Amino acid sequence: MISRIDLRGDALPEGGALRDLLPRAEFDVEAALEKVRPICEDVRHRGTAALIEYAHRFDRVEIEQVRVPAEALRTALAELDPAVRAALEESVKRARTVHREQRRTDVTTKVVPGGTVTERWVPVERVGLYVPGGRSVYPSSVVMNVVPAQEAGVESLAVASPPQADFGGLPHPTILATCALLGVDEVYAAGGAQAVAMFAYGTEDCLPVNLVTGPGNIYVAAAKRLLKGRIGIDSEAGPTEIAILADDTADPAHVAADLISQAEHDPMAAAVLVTDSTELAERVEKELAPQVRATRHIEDRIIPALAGRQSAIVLVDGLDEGLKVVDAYGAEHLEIQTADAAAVAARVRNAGAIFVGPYAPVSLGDYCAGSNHVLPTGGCACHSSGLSVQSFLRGIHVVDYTRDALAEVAHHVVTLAEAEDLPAHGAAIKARFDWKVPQSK
Ligand code: HSO
Ligand code: ZN
Repeated sequence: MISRIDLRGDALPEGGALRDLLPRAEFDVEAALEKVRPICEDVRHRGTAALIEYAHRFDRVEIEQVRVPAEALRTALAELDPAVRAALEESVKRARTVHREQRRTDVTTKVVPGGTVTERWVPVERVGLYVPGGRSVYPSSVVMNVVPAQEAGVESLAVASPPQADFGGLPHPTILATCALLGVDEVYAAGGAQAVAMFAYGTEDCLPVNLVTGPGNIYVAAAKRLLKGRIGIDSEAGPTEIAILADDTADPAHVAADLISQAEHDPMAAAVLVTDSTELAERVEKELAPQVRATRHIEDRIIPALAGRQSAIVLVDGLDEGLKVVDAYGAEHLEIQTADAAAVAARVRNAGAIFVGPYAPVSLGDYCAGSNHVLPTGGCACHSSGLSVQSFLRGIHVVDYTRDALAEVAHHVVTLAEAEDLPAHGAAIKARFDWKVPQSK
């Protein structure tokens, strides 16, 4: 059900060459760009009318309005299963506890007497959160996007999620209920690239936003790439990934369960086990079949995900090699199931989130650890972070110098300006000190 890659024996290649030996899903955002370009242009010019047409074409549902009425949000919350509500409340509570601590304080540095630079942290004014529908209705993702935005102090928050034919053209009721639970009252029934365009350009109903966050399919990712610049984006989330670094102390039943847990998301999802124990590899392989048989989403997601070329059991000579492999891979989620797991985890450099030891499975992080589950995929963990309060803040440098402080450094500024052939830069300094401005030649 899952292939093996044997990297034992020879020394591992470095960096990019090692990455090329590792499995990874194809996620060709580039190819989707041409498809989404006309859709985004159409929303830009025709606004709500275009969104209503795309609901018909892509979501196969007739809608009359895109903005979800307040009444529908209230009803959804009132009708939410009490056990789900209690679980969501716990998830929100823990996420708030963690994200609140991430808030930044302004830092003022006295560079010289009379000269200071302050880094002032200011929340983004207006944010659009995209919440997928269809196969993946994840109220937990609403929590993971909304909580850090709120803790950052974002004042204006709108959510978009595809209209669902089964629910009268509204987004899924659990999504609506979660928005209501979190105090988000601006919700739109819009999905795919068209929802991102609505946020970027604004429509009759929806004011344009500054930043769009949230996962989505390849068209959502393409629209984010296309409109980036006009809007900020979090990341272009690709199919989910789990990597597990394990030795012979790991429980094969747990390892198999965790691999399957993320394979359950998507036929393109990646599950990668890196181990120096052939015995563990064999026992995990044996565990997979019965565990897969015992769950749902078998044929449509789990088997294609595990059997796909994006998933594998990677055999290595030892833990050091295993660490090299997981660093080269840069997994969205990395579990460490080894002896002395915390010490091993401390040596990892590239991962979206690290789950340490036998009692921190990815599923915990997906819902109730307090950590964020919107994480970099596709190897982007080597340069990007998951969603946090920081994602919703900008650091503004505030420069405050007195006359004396400027005078002290003025000659250096003028020299550097001359060296860059930018005499007007120097002149802006000289003008303040009755310095002679250079004459034009
Ligand atoms: N593992 C997914 C998030 C998720 N899991 C939502 C369950 N619901 C990507 O981090
Ligand atoms: Zn998950």
